[in-house]
Amino acid sequence: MSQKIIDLRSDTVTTPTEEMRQAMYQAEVGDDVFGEDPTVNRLEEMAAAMTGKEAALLTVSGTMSNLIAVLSQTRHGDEIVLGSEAHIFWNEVGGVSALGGVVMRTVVNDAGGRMAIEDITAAIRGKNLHYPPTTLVCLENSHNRCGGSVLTAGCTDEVSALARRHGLGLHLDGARLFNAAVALGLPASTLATGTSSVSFCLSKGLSAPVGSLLCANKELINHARKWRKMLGGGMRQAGVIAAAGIVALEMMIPRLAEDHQNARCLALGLANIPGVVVDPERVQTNIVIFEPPPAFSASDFIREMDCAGLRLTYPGGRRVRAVTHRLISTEDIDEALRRVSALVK
Ligand code: TLP
Repeated sequence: MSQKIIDLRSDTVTTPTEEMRQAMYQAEVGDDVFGEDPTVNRLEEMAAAMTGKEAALLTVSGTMSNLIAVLSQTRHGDEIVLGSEAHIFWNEVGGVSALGGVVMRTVVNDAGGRMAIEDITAAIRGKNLHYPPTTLVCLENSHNRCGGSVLTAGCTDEVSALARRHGLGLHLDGARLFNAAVALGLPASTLATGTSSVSFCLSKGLSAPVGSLLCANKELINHARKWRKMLGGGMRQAGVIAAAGIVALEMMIPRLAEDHQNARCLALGLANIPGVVVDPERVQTNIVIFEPPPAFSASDFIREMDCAGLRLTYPGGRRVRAVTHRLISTEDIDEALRRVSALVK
């Protein structure tokens, strides 16, 4: 009998729910490049309201939202300040540099995904003929490579006050903003206060098939719309996609707490397996980063687990990443732990 594959590679593997498929089938659509898709317009209004911004723009991915956010708030040759573990820095193909001519200046992220205020301050360039101008700071919440850790509203406020003092924009990569909001018991808008732009994804824990929203003031979103068009991201009857996104925002947010609970159980179970290094107390949302026992390199461990029907990813070094999501049950977590124990023995 073939065993069930337990896929913990990412919450991006979630498939649309029955309600989303129905909504997509029935979606009222129009040409969104003319601003005439009522379903897209509704999704963008919802996204803006939920993040406390004036307007929003539907894009195809988190990568595109982040790229457009940076392009809309910088000029060719500017410098942006972001965390050493930022997704924009590691996982977005260097798009802001390749396409925007923007230099990325990194500041150390601590284990909680934070950057020290003194470090950000030191990274902001003074006015000098030789320097590229610093124009934007970027934060990430929840923080992917820092184990899904969450930034408190206070933490973001401090950075936003600093950015304001220096006349800089502040972009929040909130690909998993609603995971952070659920973990902290706060509205997403509170976590986006003081930012000049915020992006979030529909296609991760919220289970929609595709899409991300960039939210900001009207002027910035008008500018962003132009960048999206230039990047080839102007979509036509995109209401088919937006319909699933509306269901995601209406129905899928509270259940993220289950994913967080499962991630915590996974981390607690892993901590009991000899040689595995993990701190369950640091698991705040749906991401667990751990080290396999010393006998395995991270890539060997992932390969062996893959053969045992447990899928994981490799963020680098000795680290292994597991992400919980809607298609993973408590029983799957127990079974995943049994499979890890069996390999380690
Ligand atoms: N992250 C993916 C991979 O790229 C690593 C994942 O599986 O976690 N910001 C953050 C914080 C992200 O984690 C991601 C996706 C993105 C942006 C980009 O979103 P997409 O994949 O929609 O371009």
